[in-house]
Order: sequence, then structure tokens, then C-alpha cells
Amino acid sequence: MNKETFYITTPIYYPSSKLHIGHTYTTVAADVLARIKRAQGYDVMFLTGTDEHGEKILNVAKDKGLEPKVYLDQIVSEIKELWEKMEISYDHFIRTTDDYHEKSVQEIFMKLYEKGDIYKGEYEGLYCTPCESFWTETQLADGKCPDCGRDVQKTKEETYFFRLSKYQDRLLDLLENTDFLQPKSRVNEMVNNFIKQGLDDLSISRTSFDWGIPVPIDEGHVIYVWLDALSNYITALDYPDDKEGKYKKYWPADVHLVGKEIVRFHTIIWPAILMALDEPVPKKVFGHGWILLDGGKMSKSKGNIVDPVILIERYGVDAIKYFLMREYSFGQDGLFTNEVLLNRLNSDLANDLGNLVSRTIAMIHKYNDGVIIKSEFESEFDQSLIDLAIGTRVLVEKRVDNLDFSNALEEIWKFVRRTNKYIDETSPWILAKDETKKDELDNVLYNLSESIRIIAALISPFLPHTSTKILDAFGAEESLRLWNSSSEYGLTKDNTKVEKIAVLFPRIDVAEEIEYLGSLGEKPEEKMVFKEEISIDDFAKMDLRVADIVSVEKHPKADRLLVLQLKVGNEKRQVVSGIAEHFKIEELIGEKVVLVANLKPVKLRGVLSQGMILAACDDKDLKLVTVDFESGTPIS
Ligand code: ME8
Repeated sequence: MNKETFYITTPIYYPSSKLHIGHTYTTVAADVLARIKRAQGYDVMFLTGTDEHGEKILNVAKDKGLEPKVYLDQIVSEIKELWEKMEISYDHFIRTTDDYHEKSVQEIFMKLYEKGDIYKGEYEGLYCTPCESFWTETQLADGKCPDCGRDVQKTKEETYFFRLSKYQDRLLDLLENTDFLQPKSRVNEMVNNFIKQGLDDLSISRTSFDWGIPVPIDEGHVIYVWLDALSNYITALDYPDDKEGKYKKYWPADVHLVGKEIVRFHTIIWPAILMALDEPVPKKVFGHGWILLDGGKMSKSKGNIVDPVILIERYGVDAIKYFLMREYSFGQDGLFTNEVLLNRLNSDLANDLGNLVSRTIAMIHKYNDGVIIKSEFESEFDQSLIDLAIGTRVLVEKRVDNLDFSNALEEIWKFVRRTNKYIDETSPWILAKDETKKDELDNVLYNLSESIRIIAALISPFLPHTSTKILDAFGAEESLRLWNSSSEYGLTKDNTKVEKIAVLFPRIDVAEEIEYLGSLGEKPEEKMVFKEEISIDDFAKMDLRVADIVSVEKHPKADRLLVLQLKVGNEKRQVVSGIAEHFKIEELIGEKVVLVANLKPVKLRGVLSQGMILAACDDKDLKLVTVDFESGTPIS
């Protein structure tokens, strides 16, 4: 029997610079969903990739002095490395510069053209290059791009148009009367701000640059990035040729995961293109919220990004995946701070899960020589634990089907906390003191082990490593690791050996760690440039003395200079110094300064200077080096 299919996609990201934790967020969510669906027995197709055409990419490559493809190959391999580090289980990675994609997009263009849904005209409008988006005057926010807040350019050029307006009624029906767009709260914006305002036909080609897929019938035009980009979801399945039947098998997609700022493209333009191609629209588009930094969206161009590589290297992949999926409600925006991250890791991973596992393993070793023993005993606390053990899987699945990852994990953690409570309720350390209660103790340790096995199986799509470590430690056979076995109680066999393991998630000292993380954000120090080395003998030639400033006058010819009268022991010295702009005369009198006493006397603008005094200065400030010591004292 053919398995039921599940097709899930992330946006294809712009490789205009390194990806950040925001991109990681969408991709981890897609990965978790893909892993759960595979575990449930679906034939999953999980697609991600990169969106490589357009003016923005061209400009970045130009700035670096590279051919676009050379630049892109480099950065795309970094992106793939990131996904490897994050253990993203994608089935296919599409690049819009792949030959098969370019060819298919041209075929899509021709299908639409031949149908009469693409026609040539002239476009006049406002264009935001960083967002690759056209706007009308009314859509601007204070005259700027409503998405990124930057300037837009008036653009007038010959262009091919897609008859978006023709699909207005069908789009309205799709958005208002189906579950196509999730969360539902985003429907109003699309309907009221875009569709009901009246949809204009869409410019889908550009002539002002050539980094794009050429319009097959018109050499001077390249296909506008969004038609190119959105088509990836079907060209990756070999549409339109479909020689291997992938398109037939997986399309329509079960869900496109996207950030909220590109919901418009995915729920208006994309379904309209598919309608024009007479193809089914995706089953669902989910527009998730943004991870914000200090109230603003993280953005590559603003430079305020959180580097996922730094985080996973320090805390581990599982911890970061857990944090992203648990901390934020998928449909809503959420704030990222180091403190939020560290507190979450401490409370849920180090305390709740980590402690449960380490306490249980320690007790099994201390009281039962590292062996789980099945017992006939039943305690009054067992049933509620077992009910939750059996019931949690279905609750998790329901949450995941609604893309509510945070509450899916919360369902598992309710069970984790319940299991911890079971330890307190049954107090195995007290049972262990009474030989007649051995059966009761075995029962407690068995229930703890079996609960932990189920927890480990349930977390496997979210924290694959941690899951494996725990299941290995508890000697779980393959069949006891399966997703479905996470709702079957009592599978752990009598006499199963339990191994000791290292701490799963060490507790973090939040204050210390925040200081450390803060220091990572600082600019690396520029290397100091020192003067040429001198020997100790060279230095010994200098005669440095403490000197009292007795009186001060302005230099008669130079505003910058002051003429200082100094007392050095019994001697008097006159020094001309360039410190006039930093001090008032009266501030200097009485200061005990350091004089280079054996400097060859010179005349500065006609006034004799017998030595110099030492000062420290940067761009803004200057301070005299002072020493509270008897005048004339040598300094060495
Ligand atoms: O828009 N919080 O690419 P892109 C949460 N190429 N998610 C975030 C985020 C944040 N702070 N920042 C980015 C494009 N994302 C187009 C897509 S699809 C046919 C073409 C995630 O590199 C989120 O998924 O700007 C968002 O939609 C996507 O990255 C934007 O990636």
C-alpha cells in the first residue's frame, strides 16, 4: 500500500548574507514537522533552498567584486553547512540558479503567456530593491516601504504583466471560506488591505538588470523574482515535465511555512499563479511570527542578528532547537534575549528533564545494581502517571498538526514534571531503607524508567540526540523507540540494564553567562601599534623628574601653547607645552607633573622650552601624568 504523503516547505532564503536565528527558526519548525510526520509513517518531502536571482543579490556580489554565481556558490555552501550543523533533515535543497528550475520557470511563463494571463505593457510604480517588492502610493508607510521602512524608487519600464486581477474573486473565496491561510488572524489583513482594495495586475519582468531567468520570448527581460521564487515549490517536484511522477505524488503541498512578511506573496500571488496554471493550490500556508531583538525585527541589512552557529556551539543543537520551538508561540512575535534563552534552558532542560533522568539512573544504580525490575506492586500514584504516559502522544500530535510547537512541547513537559512529582510522592529513598518494601521500590523505579522511555520517544523529533542518549542509557530496543510505542505502557522488559551517562544539560550560571555572551558582541580589539623597541640602556638615558608647576602664561604667539614655569628640586625650568585647549591656567598651578628633564632645549615659536611634561591623550581628552612626590624626585 502506498504511504500517505506529506509535503512541507520553508521559504527559499536570500543568500545575500549569512543566515541568522530567524531563518533557523522556520527551518527548525519545518524539520520538527517533517520528523514527526516521518515517524507517524508518512512519505515526507521536505524542501528548502535559496532564492538567488534579483537586483539585491547582484548588488551584494558586485560590492564584493565577484561574479554573482561565484559569490552564490560560496554562501550557499555556508548555508548548507549551517543546516548540516542544525541537523535539518531536508529531502531536497533547491537553488533558483539550478538549470532544471530555470527551464521549468520559462515553461511556466510560456504556459501563462499562451493562456493569455501574461501580456506586455508599461509599469510605473514604486519599487523597494531590498524587498524586491512593488508598492502603490497608498500602501507606503510614511512614504517608505511598509515592510522594511526604507526608501522606494519610482520606476517606469516596459514589463510583462500577470493578470492577477482576474483571480480576485477566487482568491477572496479561498481566503475567506477555507483554512488555506493560518493562523486565521492573518486573513483580515490580506482581505482588507490587499484583495478588497482591488488587485492590480502584477509586473512580472524587469529590464533594468539581467541577473534573472530570461523571458523566453523577449531577450531584454528577466522574470521578476517572485514568479521565479514561488515556482520553486513545484519545479522542485519536476513540474511541468514530472518524468518521475514526483509532482503527481506530492502536490499540493500540505504546508508552506513562511514568516508573516511574505504571507502576501504566498496567499495572493502564488495561488493566483497556480489557478492560472489550472493546478491545485497548497493545502495550507502558515505565516509565523518574528523573533525580535530589542523590539525590532532581526535583519541582515540592519546588522542586528543572532548567529545560530555561536549558540549551537555553546549550548548544543538540541538545546537551541528546544528553545526555539518552546519559547515562542509559532503564530506570534517574540523577543529574543540571552536571559530568556538561558532561563529556559535551565528550567526545562537542566532542571526538569536533566534531573529526572540523572536522579532515576542514580537510584537504579544505587538500589538495584543498574537493573530495571518489573514488579507486580501497584501504588496509589501509578494510575495518574500511566494515564498521562499513554495519553501524551495524541495531545502532542494534535498540537503539531496545528503547528503549535510550543504547546506540543508543553504537553510533553507536563508529563516530565508529573514524573518528577512521582519521585517525590513515592520517596524511593525511604522505601530503600525497608527490605520488606523491595517490591514497592522496584515498581517505582520501573514506572520511572518506562515514563522516561516514553518521554525520550516523544522528544525524538525535537531533540533527536538527547532522545537517543536517553534511550541508549535505558537499553531500549528499536521497537521501544518508535513513535507509536510512546503511547504504549509497560514495554520495558524485566531485567533491562541501565547505563550511567554524563549530565545531559549542565546548569548555567545566568549572570556569568550573560556577561560572557555580551563580550562576544563587542568588536574584536584592533591590534595596538607600538613604537620601535628600545633597550633598557636606551630607556636609562631618559631623566624623568617630578616637577611642581609654579606659574603659567599663554604663549604670546600660539593659542595652543602654554608657557609653564616649573620647580625641579632647587632648579627652575621653563617648558612650552601644547595643552592650552585642555586646561584653564589656574587648574595647572600646583600640579606635580613628570618632566623629561634631559631633553635637548628648543625654541618653540620663539620661546625657550627646557624639556617636556608627560600626558595621556586620546581623540577627545588629555590628562597630565601627575605624581604626588617631592619635586625633583627621579622616576625610573
Ligand atoms: O523573503 N523571525 O527570503 P529571506 C522569524 N527569498 N523568521 C524570520 C526572521 C525573524 N526575525 N527573519 C527571517 C525571502 N525569517 C524570500 C522568500 S519564498 C518563495 C521566497 C525567516 O531570506 C522567515 O521564514 O528574507 C521569513 O519569511 C524568511 O526567513 C525570509 O527570508
